[in-house]
Amino acid sequence: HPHGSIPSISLNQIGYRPHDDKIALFAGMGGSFYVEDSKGMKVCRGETLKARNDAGISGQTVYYADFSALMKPGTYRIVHVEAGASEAFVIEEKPYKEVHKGLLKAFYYFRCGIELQEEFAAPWTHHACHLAPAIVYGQEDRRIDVCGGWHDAGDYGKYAGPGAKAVADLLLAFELYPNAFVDAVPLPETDGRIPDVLHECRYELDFLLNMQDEETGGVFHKVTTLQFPSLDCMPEHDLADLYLSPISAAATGCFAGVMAMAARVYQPYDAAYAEVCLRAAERAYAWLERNPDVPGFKNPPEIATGEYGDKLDHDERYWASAELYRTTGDQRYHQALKAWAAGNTFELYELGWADMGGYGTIAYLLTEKDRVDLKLYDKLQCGLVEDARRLAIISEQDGYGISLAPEQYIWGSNMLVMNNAMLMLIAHHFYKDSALEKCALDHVHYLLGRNALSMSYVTGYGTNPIRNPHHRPSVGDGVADPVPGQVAGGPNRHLQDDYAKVTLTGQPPAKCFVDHMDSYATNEVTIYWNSPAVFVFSHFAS
Ligand code: G3I
Ligand code: 9MR
Ligand code: ZN
Repeated sequence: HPHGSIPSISLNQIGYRPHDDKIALFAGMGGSFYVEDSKGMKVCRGETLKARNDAGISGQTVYYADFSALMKPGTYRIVHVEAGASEAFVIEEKPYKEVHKGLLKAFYYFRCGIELQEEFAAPWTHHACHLAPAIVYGQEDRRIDVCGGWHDAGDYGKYAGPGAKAVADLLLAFELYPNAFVDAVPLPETDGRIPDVLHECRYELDFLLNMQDEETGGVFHKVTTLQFPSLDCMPEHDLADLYLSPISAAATGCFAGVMAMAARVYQPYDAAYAEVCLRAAERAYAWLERNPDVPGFKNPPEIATGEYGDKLDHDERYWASAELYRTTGDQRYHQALKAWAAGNTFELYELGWADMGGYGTIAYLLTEKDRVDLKLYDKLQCGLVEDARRLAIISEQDGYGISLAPEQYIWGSNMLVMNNAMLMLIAHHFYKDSALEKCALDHVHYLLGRNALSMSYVTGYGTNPIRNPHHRPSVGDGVADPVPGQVAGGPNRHLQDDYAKVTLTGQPPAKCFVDHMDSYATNEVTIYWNSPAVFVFSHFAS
C-alpha cells in the first residue's frame, strides 16, 4: 500500500494518550482501516462506524475510524485500505508535553525590546527592537518609555487589551495547573525558584505598567507606528516613530483586572512586586470610577495599525472589580461586581480581547466560598456549566467534533476553538464532568490536525504544520522554518485579505484557510491565540 500523507485522513498529528478515545476521520469516504506499528505489523483493524454530514461547515461527509482499543505506547500509522496511510503518530503517556512547552516558549519569541540570543532563540535570533520612547498622540512633545513586552502578532504593535487577555490566560493556567509548569522552558531569567511562566508574564506586566499614565492612572490603548512596516521587516529595522494612542476605558479596565490578578499570583514569590501590581490596579480602578461614561476607542485618523475597538467597557469594569475583590476582600469591589453582574449589559462567559466578562466570572468563582454572595455564585456557576454543556452539544453534531457554528469561522477562529475548550475545562474544574473534558480534548485534536484541512495550526508541531504564517520575523529572518509554537488564526469565511479572496472564494467555512504569508486574515499568529492554547494544553499536560 502507498505510504505518505493524504489529505483525507485527519487525526491529531502528535498522537494520543493510552486511555483516551482515538478517532481518526476520513473525509468523503468510509470503509475498512487498520493500524500498523513502526515495524509494519497490523495491530488493530476496523470499519468506519458512523458518518456525519458536515456539509455546512466543511462541505463533506466525515467517517469515524475508532481505534480507541489500541492502548499500547508506540509509534503507529493508520491505513485506509483504499486511500493510503497517515503519517506516523504516537501513543504515549505525555504526548502533549513538548507542544505545551513550545506554545509557552512562543511568548519569548514575541518579546520586544530585548535581543533574542542564540542560547535561547537559535536559529530565530534578532537584535533588540523598538527601543525609542513613544510619542503621546496629541501631545507631540511628550514621550514615554514603553520598551519591552510582547509584540502582538505578525505585526509589531503592542496593544493593552490583547496583552491583558494573554497574561490572564497564562496566569489562570498556572493557578489551575501548576504541575504543568514545573519544567524550565528555559528562559534567560530561569532561576529554579520562580516558575518560568511567571517570568514570561512579568515581561509583559512590566510593559503594561509603563502603559499606565503616571498623571491620571488611565492606560494607553496601544503603542504602534503610524503604519505597518513591510512584511519582511525585522523588528530591529522597524524604526518609524512610535505613538501612544489615547487612553481608553477598555484598556484601563482590563489592566486593573490583570494587575489585581498578578498581585495575587506573584505574592508568594515577590511581595514587593505584588504590591506594585496592586497599587497600579487600584489607580486604574480609580480612573474608571472618575470616568464612568466614556466613548469606545477609535483609531486616531493618522494611525492605521490594529484598532482593537471596543464599544462596551462594562465587561472590563466587571472583571476589574471581581479581580480586585478576589485579591483584596474589600467589599467596595464586591458591591461593584454585583451591580455589574445584575445589569445584564454584557456576556458573562466571554474570553475575548473585546468581550472579557468571562474573566470576571472566573475570578468570582475562584474566590473563597465564605466570601461570596451564594446566590450570585450559584447563578454564575450554573450559567458557566450550561454554556459549557451547550458547547459540548454543538460539538457532538459537528463533523470534526468542535463547538463552532458555521458563522463562527471568523478571523481568529482558532481563538474561539481554544477559548471554548478553556471554558469547558473551567466548568469541568467545578463540576468534574468528564464529557466536558473529553470535548475539550477533541478541540486539541482539531488544533493539531484533526480538521478539514488535515493541518496542524501550530508552527513546528505535528507532521503537517502550517509553514508560512503572516509573521514578520518568520518572513524576514532568512531561516527556512517559521518561529515555532505559534497558533495561526485559522479558517475565516469572510475572506478579509486579498490572497484569501483570490484562493478561497467558494470554499466552505472550515476550509477558508490558506497557509500563505500574505493571508493575514487566516494565517497570522498572535499572543492571544497562543494563550488560551497554553491554558488548554496545561490541563492535558499536567
Ligand atoms: O464577530 C463578528 C460577527 O458577528 C460578524 O458576523 C462577522 C462579519 O464580519 O465578523 C465578526 O467580527 C470579526 C471580528 O474580528 C471578531 O472578533 C470581524 O469581521 C473581523 O474583521 C475582526 O478581525 C479582527 C482583526 O484584527 C481586524 O480588526 C480580529 O479579531 C483581530 O484578532 C485582528 O487583530 C489583528 C490586529 O488588528 C493587528 N495585529 C494583528 C492581529 C491579528 O490579525
Ligand atoms: O501585516 C498586517 C497584519 O499584522 C494585520 O493583522 C492586518 C490587519 O490589520 O494588516 C496587515 O497589514 C496589511 C495591511 O492591512 C494592508 N496592506 C498589506 C499589509 C500586509 O502586508
Ligand atoms: Zn519590538
